[in-house]
Amino acid sequence: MSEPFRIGMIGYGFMGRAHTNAYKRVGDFFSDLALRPVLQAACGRKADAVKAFADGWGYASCETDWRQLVARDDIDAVDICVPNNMHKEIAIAAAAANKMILCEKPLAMDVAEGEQMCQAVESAGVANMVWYNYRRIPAVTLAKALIDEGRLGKIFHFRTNFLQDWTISGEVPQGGAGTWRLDSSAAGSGVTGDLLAHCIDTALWLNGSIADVSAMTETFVTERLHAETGEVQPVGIDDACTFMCHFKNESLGLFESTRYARGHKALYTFEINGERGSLRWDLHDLNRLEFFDYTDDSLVRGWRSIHVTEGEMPYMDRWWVPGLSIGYEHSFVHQVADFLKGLETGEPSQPDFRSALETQSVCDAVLKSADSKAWVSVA
Ligand code: SOE
Repeated sequence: MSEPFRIGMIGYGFMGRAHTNAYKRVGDFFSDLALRPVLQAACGRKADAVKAFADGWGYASCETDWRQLVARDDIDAVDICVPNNMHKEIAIAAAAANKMILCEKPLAMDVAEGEQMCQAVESAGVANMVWYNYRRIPAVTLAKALIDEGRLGKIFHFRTNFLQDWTISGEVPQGGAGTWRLDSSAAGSGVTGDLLAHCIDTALWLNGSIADVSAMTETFVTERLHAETGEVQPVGIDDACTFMCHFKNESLGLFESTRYARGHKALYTFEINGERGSLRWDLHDLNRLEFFDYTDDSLVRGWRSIHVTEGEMPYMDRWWVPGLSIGYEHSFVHQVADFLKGLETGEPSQPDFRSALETQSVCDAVLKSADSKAWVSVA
């Protein structure tokens, strides 16, 4: 019989729904876990909207002030799903209240804030995690296993993109629900913290630490109406960012992200080239991992497309039968399952705050490099 794991969800936008779906599903598909999430309370500033979310998704109660939620005795873990500029204050208060914390990415606005968050959870001794969900797509997890087995040999190149096109129009406002990602005071940065952070997290996991970066950013629309102030204001975010880097294992990295790639909605891809083989993956076809194995017999050597649905593949024994695909939302279910398993085993699931701070350090170095037009070492 599993024990309840009582969730206090702060925020109810796109990510609030993605995480809530994971809490609802995980106990059914990972029924061996000792803990089972209970949707205890949802929190948001607008009473009507948060009530509608709570009723619709099955939360037992509502709060309109996150401080009240954090102070409640009947909450075990706080999930932070609000804009980035609120992560630090909530996380520090939640840690002081002895709550476990699951925080949406990126960890913070910058490294200085992230470091304070790390210190808060570490001195309180509370379990913590950052939602870099793409690690838990089975094809990406399989890529990690193949690399760790040495199947690529020495790695030479890591190439990755995250391309979107939803902010090309100057009519899209900044600030407010849905468009806070365009407001630098709420988001900290643009595509660097929002999209490249995913690419960086995956790259650090698959290929190790980054030593230094050389970046360029561009802001194509320089003024936008602010949805909260009602005024046209300068845009402070990066609309596009490209950087190259040296990994500490001596391989070279090439990262590109933009919200101005007309035709692309969420084209997240990576390709890794090693001495013995290469791997590539594409979010639009997320169940497939492409693998080129140079050790194959030369008569049949070539790119193979692995449909990652067999039961022995990562996480897939939990779902359907071989050949049947899973989707984006399953990556969040896997992340909750790993977090709960980590609580059972005492082996914290990753990325925790400290690990996600490394991604933040790369983001800060990228922005500094773009600003100074110089190579910057990652702190
Ligand atoms: C932005 O459009 C966004 O929703 C990011 O915030 C998510 O982290 C990414 O996974 C998809 O795109």
